[in-house]
Amino acid sequence: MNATKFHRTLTALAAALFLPAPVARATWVSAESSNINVETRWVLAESSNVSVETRDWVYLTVTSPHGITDPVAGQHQYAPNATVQLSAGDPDPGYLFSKWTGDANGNANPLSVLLDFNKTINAIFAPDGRDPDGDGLTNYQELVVYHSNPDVWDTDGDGFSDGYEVTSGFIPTDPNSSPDTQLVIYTAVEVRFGAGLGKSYRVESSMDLVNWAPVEEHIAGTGGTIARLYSVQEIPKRYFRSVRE
Ligand SMILES: [Ca+2]
Ligand SMILES: [Ca+2]
Repeated sequence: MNATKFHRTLTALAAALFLPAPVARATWVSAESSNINVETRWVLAESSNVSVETRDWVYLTVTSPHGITDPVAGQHQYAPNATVQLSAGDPDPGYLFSKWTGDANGNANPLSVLLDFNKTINAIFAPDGRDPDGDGLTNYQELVVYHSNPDVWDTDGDGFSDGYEVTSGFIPTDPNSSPDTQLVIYTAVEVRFGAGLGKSYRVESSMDLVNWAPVEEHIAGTGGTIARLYSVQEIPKRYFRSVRE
């Protein structure tokens, strides 16, 4: 015999013997009314004596993916129209508290929240863009991406800044990974021209033999040959000429 059938049997037996009906078990019923969750608790003590207890709640849901808040991230239950002080605390390394979004805005900290309806508020901790050691990497890049020291210009002590190592393809936390191991050879052009003593010259270059731009100016003549080397990495094909100023 299951519990329900047993209860019915007891009730029928009690009625037959003119005894009070057995006490039923308490039952919880939840419902939702508009935007406020209503939780109603029904307690059946006796068949002739029913009491009802009703409670209303509002919920504050907090998200905070890169820092700590108080109350902490999650869902919290309050009485309707309660005012809650929501504060942003310690950020994760490399982040800074920025603002509130969702059912709040601005960056007041702490933030006073009136819970006149269920609210979701997001604490936005943004990447810390400061660079206190001046090495060209932000605190976020140092702490989260490259794991270098945000307060030390040259974390691995190899004589190159953390930022220079990153931009040149080396590891800023490994002294064995250093830009001074890098040697690159490029070709250049050598320009030679006769330059009279006491005269001044400039060297110009052109892509089309029509438009000329100065490459070097105020070259003092020596009464002999002047020789100059010019890189051709950025403009590999161009013409050169020397001009007396
Ligand atoms: Ca830095
Ligand atoms: Ca270094």
